[in-house]
Amino acid sequence: TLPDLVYEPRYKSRFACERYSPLICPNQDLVKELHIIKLAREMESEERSALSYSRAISVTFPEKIKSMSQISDIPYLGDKLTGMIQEFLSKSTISQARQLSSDTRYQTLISFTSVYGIGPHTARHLYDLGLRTFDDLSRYLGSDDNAEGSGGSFAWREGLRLRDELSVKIPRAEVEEMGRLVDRALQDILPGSESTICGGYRRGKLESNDVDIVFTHPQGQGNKANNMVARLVERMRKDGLITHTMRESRSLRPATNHDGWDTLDKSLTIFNLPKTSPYYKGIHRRLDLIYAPREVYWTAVVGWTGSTMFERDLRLWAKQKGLKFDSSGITRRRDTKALYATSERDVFKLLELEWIEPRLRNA
Ligand code: TTP
Ligand code: MN
Ligand code: MN
Ligand code: MN
Repeated sequence: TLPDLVYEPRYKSRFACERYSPLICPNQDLVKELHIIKLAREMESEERSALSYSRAISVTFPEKIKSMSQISDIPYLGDKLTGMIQEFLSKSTISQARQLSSDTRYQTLISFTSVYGIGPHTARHLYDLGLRTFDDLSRYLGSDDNAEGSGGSFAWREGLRLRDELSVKIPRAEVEEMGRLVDRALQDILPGSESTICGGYRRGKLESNDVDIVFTHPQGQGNKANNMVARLVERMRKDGLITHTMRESRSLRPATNHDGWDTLDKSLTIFNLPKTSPYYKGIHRRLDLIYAPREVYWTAVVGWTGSTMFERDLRLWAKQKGLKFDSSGITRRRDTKALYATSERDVFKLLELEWIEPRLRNA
């Protein structure tokens, strides 16, 4: 059953950050079909098309759809999507989704991108070389003629080696254990630090693909922000908790939005529980560590809680209010004045947005 909030008229809002989005919606089967088509568009880097499917999927219609008239005023339903939903209502499947799921190219690109470090672009390149299986990828990496060389392929060499482990989902109790171990390391090197487990875990997902932890330190303001992530990672490496650093980004000054998300210091790592932990299963996990200066901590927590669609629309919403939002801060566009939030609710208030619980941000 859905929370009463979902039935609120705002479920028709064009902004995901105004809608209540629980984890499970009444039209899960329809969403599954559309999701396949969305993934196919992502695999081909057809971003605009992928986005229109993502948007349609992200709307939680509060009951099972039985006729088209029910959804006539739902945003983001163009001719193509309307046709597909019509088809779904009569056949319980969408032919394009059925075709795709048995398509070799689709299946191969999906499996290649399941390797940490391989995105759609690389996946297509590998497919075009004639590679089809993980064994093909391993052989290709081992051969001398791979164009990636040791540099380019390093990002996914380990991803491939650890693929089976990294594809095992992380239950909540283990996420919490990882959170405790990160916080312990943090308190050791930076006493008084604060950390929050964000991402899907915070939105109530029972199993996560990775763990996203945002942390701050009372003295970490402005330029003093430097090196916090590196120090934490170094400490956890020494303790045997972190085995790999897959990608690091230092916030540069002047700040540049290099990964398109935010300018925060972060390290995307691979984590390993100690054998002494009651949750130890010998499985490597992905762990994202993000440092936020004290004054933008709550913005970072909102920014890293997601979902991706919720975040996308937060940025659009802010723009429409004359503000700029990302995980690294809120600024007023007209004079670039920074606005600091003192709590998570305060972030919503500054954005002139009604409060939405993390568990209802699964747009
Ligand atoms: P993810 O960890 O990719 O996704 P998730 O936690 O929602 O689900 P799962 O891990 O179980 O697959 O991203 C978490 C949030 O962080 C996402 O909603 C958007 C944000 N984010 C950034 O701000 N910057 C980034 O570089 C990435 C990858 C995500
Ligand atoms: Mn996550
Ligand atoms: Mn993810
Ligand atoms: Mn993550």
